[in-house]
Amino acid sequence: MPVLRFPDGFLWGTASAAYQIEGSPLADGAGASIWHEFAHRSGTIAAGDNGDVACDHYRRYRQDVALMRELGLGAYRFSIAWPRLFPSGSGRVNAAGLAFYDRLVDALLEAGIAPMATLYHWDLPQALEEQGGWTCPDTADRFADYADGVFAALADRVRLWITFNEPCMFTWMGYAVGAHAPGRSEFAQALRAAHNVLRAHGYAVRRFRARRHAGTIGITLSVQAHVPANADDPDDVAAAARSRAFNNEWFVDPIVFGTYPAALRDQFGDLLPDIDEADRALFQTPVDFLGVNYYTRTIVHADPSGFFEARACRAIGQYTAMDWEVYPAGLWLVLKQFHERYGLPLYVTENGAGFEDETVGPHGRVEDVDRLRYLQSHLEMCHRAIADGVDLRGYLLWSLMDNFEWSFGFAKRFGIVRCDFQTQQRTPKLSALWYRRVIEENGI
Ligand code: GCO
Repeated sequence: MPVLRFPDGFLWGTASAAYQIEGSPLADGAGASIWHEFAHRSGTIAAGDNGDVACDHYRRYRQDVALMRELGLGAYRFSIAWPRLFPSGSGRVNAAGLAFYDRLVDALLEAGIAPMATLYHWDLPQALEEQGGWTCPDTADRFADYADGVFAALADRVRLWITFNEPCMFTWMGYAVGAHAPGRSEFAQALRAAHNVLRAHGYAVRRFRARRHAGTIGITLSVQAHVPANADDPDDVAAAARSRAFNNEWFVDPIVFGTYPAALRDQFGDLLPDIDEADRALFQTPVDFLGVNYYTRTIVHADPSGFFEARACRAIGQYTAMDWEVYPAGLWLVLKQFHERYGLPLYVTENGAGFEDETVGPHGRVEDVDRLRYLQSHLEMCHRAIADGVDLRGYLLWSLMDNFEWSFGFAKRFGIVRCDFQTQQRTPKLSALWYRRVIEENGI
């Protein structure tokens, strides 16, 4: 019997994303995405990896759904690749591309698994990028048309919708830093891109509401716990708050309050687009929940020369293969912060750990004890947050299987199921067997 039981109906699942697992990026009439283009540029991805095959999920999805069923998943969070449905970003729906998701949804439902669909997990049609991408206001309108097309085809069976995955990550890394697709380093343009993403989010939610679809819709944020290096130093405390505003609150404040966090206006000045009355109403189109992707914390020092007058520093602790500190209490902290600041139902839409997975047991199974301990300790914090009154409705573990970890390629493994990228063999790790038990018992 579990000591820490979760509420009846708590949703247990795993999360993934189209470009990271599907492969076959141009199959059946699909258009290129910015990640297909970016990954095929020399020097962008470790070891020259790309998503041409990945986990071959586009062809092996039935096998993967059967695996999910064996693990007893209650939900499966996946993303829909816009360029499969609209190869050039708009126009007529590519029926063959849509058919894949239609079949996937039916297979999930037949297996008793609730689909949770993310409309955008970073794979913008390359054709739209060539017209300006997210820095072009029209892209928000194209997104709304894409979302409408998806709702029309799948909203009769999909009841959980996420408009965007981690808008801060893909706008900042893609348009300011350049380390993600489309690989642009145009600071001010990143702020414009973010503004257009917020408009796109509002348009999609309005289309969803207008069609009176059953189900719920929200947005997923990359969220870190920002902890002052010295909690007794008001400068460190203020620096942590500024870092939190940029990383966690940039996109949610406009959706909930209709304003950007003050720290962004202070940092970016007039480069930050104004939110006029029309935008404010659009951004604030009500959502039903927020998705929280949590992996680690950031310890923050005040530093006048740093970005947002802050500097991150390291702690003594355990680090994953991504060099991210294992800090479970941070999940409890951010769930509490989001609950108290926004007052919306929450899902943990990603949580997990990349480890080297070197230990293989006598039966050939990866004995990923580090990952199991990571997951267990973070679930303990989810349970504590619920006990503290947080309306946490589910946990989607990142990830079902090892997959394409963006600029790291296939070198970083997050799966509870090992994927052999040469043979495409799936082998449940120790953590998968453990997670199956957690789901069976609805607790740890
Ligand atoms: C992200 C993405 C996932 C990553 C995962 C591990 O948060 O960056 O949503 O696609 O693969 O978070 O880094």
